[in-house]
Amino acid sequence: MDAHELITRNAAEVVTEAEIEALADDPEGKRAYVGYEPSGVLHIGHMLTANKLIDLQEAGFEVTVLLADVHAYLNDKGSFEEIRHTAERMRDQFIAYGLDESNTQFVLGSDFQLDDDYTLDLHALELETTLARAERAMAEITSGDSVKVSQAVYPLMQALDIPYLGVDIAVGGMEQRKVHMLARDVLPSIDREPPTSLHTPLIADLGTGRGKMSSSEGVTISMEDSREDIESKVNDAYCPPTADPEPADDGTARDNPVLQVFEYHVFPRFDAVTVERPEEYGGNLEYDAYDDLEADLESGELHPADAKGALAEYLDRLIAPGRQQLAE
Ligand code: IYR
Repeated sequence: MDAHELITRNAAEVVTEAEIEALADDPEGKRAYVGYEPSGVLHIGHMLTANKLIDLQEAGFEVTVLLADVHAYLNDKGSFEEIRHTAERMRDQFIAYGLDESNTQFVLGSDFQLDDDYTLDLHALELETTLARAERAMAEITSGDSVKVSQAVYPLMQALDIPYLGVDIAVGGMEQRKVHMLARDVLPSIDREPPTSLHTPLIADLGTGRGKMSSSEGVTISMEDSREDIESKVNDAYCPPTADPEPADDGTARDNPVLQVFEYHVFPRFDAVTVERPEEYGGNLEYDAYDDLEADLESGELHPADAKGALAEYLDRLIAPGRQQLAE
């Protein structure tokens, strides 16, 4: 796979295509980053952007993981002490998950976000941004009933992180796109370049196929899950024999989360996938590309129950090193 394919595979959106092409032409020594609010334990949402960082490392990029302790604090995720402690654990879990340690720089937000220059630049961005715009940028990030001042500061700090970390590309889930668009608009006002960004798709809730999989609601997979937990969650997952299910009775759109997890989590990390089946049901199936698995599920050649069995097996392999790390 060439650099451009590695960078863009499985991305929902890149901003802009021309900027990504220029980076793909000469990726050596370029730097990409994702920021994470340290909270809870590493889950499948973190792993989706982590997979993209692994792709970028393979394409020649250097990677920064921002453990965004100040952002987590602004988003009401606990005391600063607790957040710091979680950040340390997350760092180890990211390495256990498969980020290349020799080429991943972990940075705590508070290491630079409390400096004088950063603070003054932040105030300059505050002068450039309406409250309504900041609030819109945060709509998909906070569940927020009432908007706090901290939530208006948050996206401006996220915008400012990009020049302060000296990165060439900001990576995040689709829920981060409005923050990155805000960054493109406001950073030029303090003589900084508008940043290039890449967004990963949102995966539907495993149990229902609706909305997005999240750590706070519905069914998700985390590094704390035992093999039995994974088997039971995957076994109960919504998996009609199609990649494009009908909307639910109340009109809510649905996806096939089992297929999505194969596409965005399993195939990027394994060269081939084996679905084990007893001889009497046709024997094992081998896939080296996601599309073939999807086609077999749709044609009926692959039964949802067998697809689920294989999914649980591969998710367990992905999670096992992090689970072990948590136990130590
Ligand atoms: N908004 C992210 C956390 C975050 C991301 C980046 I990129 C930053 O520079 C700072 C914070 C989240 O929702 O987890």
